[in-house]
Order: sequence, then C-alpha cells, then structure tokens
Amino acid sequence: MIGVFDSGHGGLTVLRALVDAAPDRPFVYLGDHAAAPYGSRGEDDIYRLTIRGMEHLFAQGCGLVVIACNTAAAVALRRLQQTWLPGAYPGRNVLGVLVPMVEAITRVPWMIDTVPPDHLAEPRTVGVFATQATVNSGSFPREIGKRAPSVRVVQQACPDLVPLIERGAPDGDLAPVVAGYVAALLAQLNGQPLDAVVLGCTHYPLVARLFERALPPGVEVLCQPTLTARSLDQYLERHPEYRPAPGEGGVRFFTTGSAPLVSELAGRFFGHPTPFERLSP
Ligand code: DGN
Repeated sequence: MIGVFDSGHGGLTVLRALVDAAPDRPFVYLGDHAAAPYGSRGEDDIYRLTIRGMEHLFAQGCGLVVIACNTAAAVALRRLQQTWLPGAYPGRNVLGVLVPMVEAITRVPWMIDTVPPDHLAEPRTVGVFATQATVNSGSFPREIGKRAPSVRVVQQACPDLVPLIERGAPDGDLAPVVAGYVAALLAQLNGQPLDAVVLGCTHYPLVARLFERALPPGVEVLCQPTLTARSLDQYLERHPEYRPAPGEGGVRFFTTGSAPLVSELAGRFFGHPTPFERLSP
C-alpha cells in the first residue's frame, strides 16, 4: 500500500492524480485535520506532526508514503529522511511533492537554455506561490538552485488562499474575491516578469485557472498533482520493492479530525465521495 499524507484534505488533489494514473494501486490517505492548518505553525511543530503522520501510515501497512502537503514536505521531509527514518523504519521510504515540481522546471527546455527565446526575461524567473511556512523554509529556492542554478526564484506567501478555497472558492460568491486576491498577490511581486509560476500548495490547483487568467500569455503555470503522479511511477519503476501487487486498487481515507465533517467537505478536492474514518490523533 502507498500512503498519502496531508495536513488536511487539500492533498486529495494529489491523490486524485495518483489514483487516475494507476487505478489498480492501493492507497491509504491520512489528513491530520486535528492539527491543521500547518501553514502557520513553527518548524519543530510541523516536524513532530509529520513524523506522527508517518507512524500512523506505516502502522496501516504502507511501505512508501508520499507527503502531499507542501508545508510538511518543505519543512520536515529532508530532516526526517536524514535523521529519523533510517533508524526508526529501515526499508521504508517517504517522498514529497517539491522534487517532482523542481524536476519539471528543469525539464522545460527554455528554462535552462543558455540563450533564451526573445520573449523571455533573462535570467528566467520562476514565481513560487505557497504558504508562509513553505516560503520561510526556503526549500523551493534551495531545490531549484541545486538543479537549475541560473533560474531566479521569487516567492510569494499567500496566507488567505487556503482559507478562501476551503470556504468554497473559486465557485459562487467567492469567485470575484479570490480572483482579486490572486491579482493582488501578483501585484506584490512589483511587476517582475515571470516565466513560470509554481503553485506550491495542495489547494492551489483548484484556482489554477485564476492564475492563468491573471498572468500574461505564455507564462507556464505548474501544478503538482500530475507531476507527482509521473514522478511516483518513475520511482516505482526504479524501486520495484515498493510496488504494491497489481489488482488490489482502492483508497482508504483516514482523518485525525471529525470523520463526518471531513467526508462532507473533502469530496470537492477529490472529485468523488470520500468516506473518511477517524484515527485517534
Ligand atoms: N497542505 C498545505 C500545503 O500544501 O502547504 C496547505 C494547508 C495548510 O496546512 N495550510
């Protein structure tokens, strides 16, 4: 079984793509609703909560876990891979959502070409939109810098975007509010020309088209779900020991919060009903 972890139900946008890519693969999803949101928490807190999530998912029989939450992946993944996992759970592994995104950036030929096409800024600039904790961690600039040192990274924290999306945006009355907020976020970058935009949060794919509309034509908007699905397939090709036996598809949904409430709210993020079961935090 493959585990998928998030601070809440935003990670269902990633799970959706993972299931679509391999419907016969079994998944277990855990949303840590009792402790959400992670975006405004401190580093040690996020690390401790993420470890607890991994322990829950390993106890469910997962050999491999994908941390779908950018905040948890940005703040805790490297530390837990280096200091906790090898001693506590040798033979199991944890992956994140930042590296698939960063690898996608380095695959865009114009991003790393030494001579850019005329219409692109020099140096190429990527705008990263994420929670405050993800921005503070500096993980996106660090990982992009390792693989594409010529790319300039500008970051923009979006503290109101998760709450707006949780309240129903971009549909209904909130559509103009969230469109105005996205425009204001872009304006805060003071007109710096962007060549690509990274939506570095589980929730933002739901408002990707608002970013596309607000940006000049030709700016690529990169979303994590399909990139993570592709990256997981490639990982399982290289590491067959983590590949679940085919034909055992299906998803179990767990939350540390209220199962009836989460089941009602979460379907919009998954595109299907999500019958959550409660797991003691
Ligand atoms: N899942 C979080 C992320 O991708 O950063 C967003 C929700 C939160 O904890 N603030």
